[in-house]
Amino acid sequence: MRLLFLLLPVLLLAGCREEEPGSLFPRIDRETGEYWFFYYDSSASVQSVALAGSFNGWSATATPMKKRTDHLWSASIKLAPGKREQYKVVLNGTKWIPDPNAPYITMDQWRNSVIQTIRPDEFGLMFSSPIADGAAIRPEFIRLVFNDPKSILPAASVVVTLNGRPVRELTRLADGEIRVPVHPDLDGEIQVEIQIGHPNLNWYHSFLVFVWSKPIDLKTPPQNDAMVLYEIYIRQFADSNDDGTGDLKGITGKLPYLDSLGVTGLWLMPFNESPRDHGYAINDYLAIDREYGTMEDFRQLAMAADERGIDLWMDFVINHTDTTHPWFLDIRKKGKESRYWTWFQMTGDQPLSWKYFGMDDGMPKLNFQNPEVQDYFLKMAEFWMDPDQDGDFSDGVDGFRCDAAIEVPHSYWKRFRAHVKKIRPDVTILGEIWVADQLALLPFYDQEFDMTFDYPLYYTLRDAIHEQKPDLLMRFWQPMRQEVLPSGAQWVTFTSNHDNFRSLSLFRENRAEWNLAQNLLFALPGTPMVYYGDEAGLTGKNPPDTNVRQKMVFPAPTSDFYQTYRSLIALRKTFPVLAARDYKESPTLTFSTPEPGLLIVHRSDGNQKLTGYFNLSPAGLTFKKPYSGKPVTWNGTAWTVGESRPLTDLPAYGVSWLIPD
Ligand SMILES: [Ca+2]
Ligand SMILES: [Ca+2]
Ligand SMILES: [Ca+2]
Ligand SMILES: [Ca+2]
Repeated sequence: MRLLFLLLPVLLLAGCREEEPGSLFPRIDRETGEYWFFYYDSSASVQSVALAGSFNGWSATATPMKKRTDHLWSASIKLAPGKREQYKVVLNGTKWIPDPNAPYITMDQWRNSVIQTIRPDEFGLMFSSPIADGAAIRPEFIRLVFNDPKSILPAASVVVTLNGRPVRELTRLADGEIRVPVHPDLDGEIQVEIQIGHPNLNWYHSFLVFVWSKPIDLKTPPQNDAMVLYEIYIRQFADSNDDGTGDLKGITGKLPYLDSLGVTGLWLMPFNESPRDHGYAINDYLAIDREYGTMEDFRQLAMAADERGIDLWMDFVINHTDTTHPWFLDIRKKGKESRYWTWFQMTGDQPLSWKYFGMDDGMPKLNFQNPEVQDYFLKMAEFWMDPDQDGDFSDGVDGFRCDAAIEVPHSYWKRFRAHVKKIRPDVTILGEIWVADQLALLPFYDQEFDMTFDYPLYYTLRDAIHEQKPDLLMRFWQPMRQEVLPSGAQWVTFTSNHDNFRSLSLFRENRAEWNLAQNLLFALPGTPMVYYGDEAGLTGKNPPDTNVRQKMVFPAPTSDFYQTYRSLIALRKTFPVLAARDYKESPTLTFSTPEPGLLIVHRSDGNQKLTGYFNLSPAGLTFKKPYSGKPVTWNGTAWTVGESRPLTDLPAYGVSWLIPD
């Protein structure tokens, strides 16, 4: 038995295809009680692999994985039974990724891999696919693999229900594996329940998976495709009355500046009453923070923006409040007797305890199982779409940027969408879904959000440039992006925001590298976003330090950071093909990487063609074979098209745009 187990990685590898890691889920060695972890990666750049998790204090070095073959790593570690351990795989000491074969994944922004440990002699579920809380497209079956040391399964009764319906025709394989067919009519969130009966064992387990069998028919506001979004931290942006705090009137005064930059959408960080600087803990959802101005200031800003064709999106922070919210103060006073007791996720009354957001107990989580809470925020959304309730939306918000959307139940977002779209069909619903893998975005497009922030692209773009690997971007898009998201889906692309490095710092304060990243971002489908101050070349790392959320410095129109954004925004207006939707049914985007370091992005929609040439390497490139086309160049105010000529080289991190011959 032991010998066989040691051979396991070798046997597994024999079954591995290049693209398919096989069954490398963590499993227990019944002889030693140690857990074995495996990681498969065919990329040559992976020099070292380690496990970091709750079992080793999240150390990236404590549990190195041993290279067993060219592409397969493994590690064994003793874990106490009966615990839920979270972990990640660390590549080359710096890149943290979820274990693609973990049995569970957390639904928070960390997307940690999870393993529920058992004793080696105990019956339990080792692995399921799709993984619990994960998402999958058109799976034929759900795989369940059990640890079955006493061979209970062959003689046991097994009942599996999907959304409460028992499934017939379970396939029982050797080695404790059961396959549950997924009927094509099953769609969306599925509750999997497993009941195992045997004279020596009564075992029950349930989990959620998200599966998509049918295409999602998602209708989204068309104006978002050509939009360029701009994120504003109101406190730091523009101060109209010189009291030291940025305000709404300040933004109104800067609309001409934003207009000449070319942006057509504004995401305002929270403006509701809050005792916190950042505003992400609200104590009055129907008021403007007094530091930022008045309701009239808000309406004036909305109407002035509307006249310029600039959409206004509000930060919709409904997952949690601040502990100074009157609802929570009422609980502090009356305890369980408070009518708001069930509005929050209270966990005890002596002493008072509650579930909260992140690591901040000053941000108590609201209870969206409570219909009163649900209704309150439908009303609140109604209010901000049209503050004077006269049926004219020009004085209200055009969209909601939904904070921590991953923590609010899917069922609520579906109800929210149905409600606000009935009132205003072209209102935009944007979700902050902070995940690294794009499959995890899919559940949020099932009649919930029009758009999500493209964190998966953010990470991929960064890695492609840092590691000089154009193929990372190519694989990200084809077939993955085109396959995963429904054809109506929209997304916001970005290289910075108030929670991450400033863009220039992300690209190592190297102007050429930063310029390359912005050009690439604007070459791809999606709604690009500029974080206030990035157009002034501001730097900053490690939010929430003030250096990422510092005072705005308005740049001279001639500054090269400003010119980069102004020209790229103008490029998307001159070449609408760059903003075209790209899906499997109607592809507008093709990539190629004919030589190391070079990425060619070709956009074409039947009306227009534009090709971008990007040098992802820190050295100049002279092409083996020149590319021919009409050069498209920025003269400081407009894009001009020159006579056809060959493109023979690019400087370090250089970019060229051509209309191909
Ligand atoms: Ca002020
Ligand atoms: Ca305040
Ligand atoms: Ca508007
Ligand atoms: Ca109105």
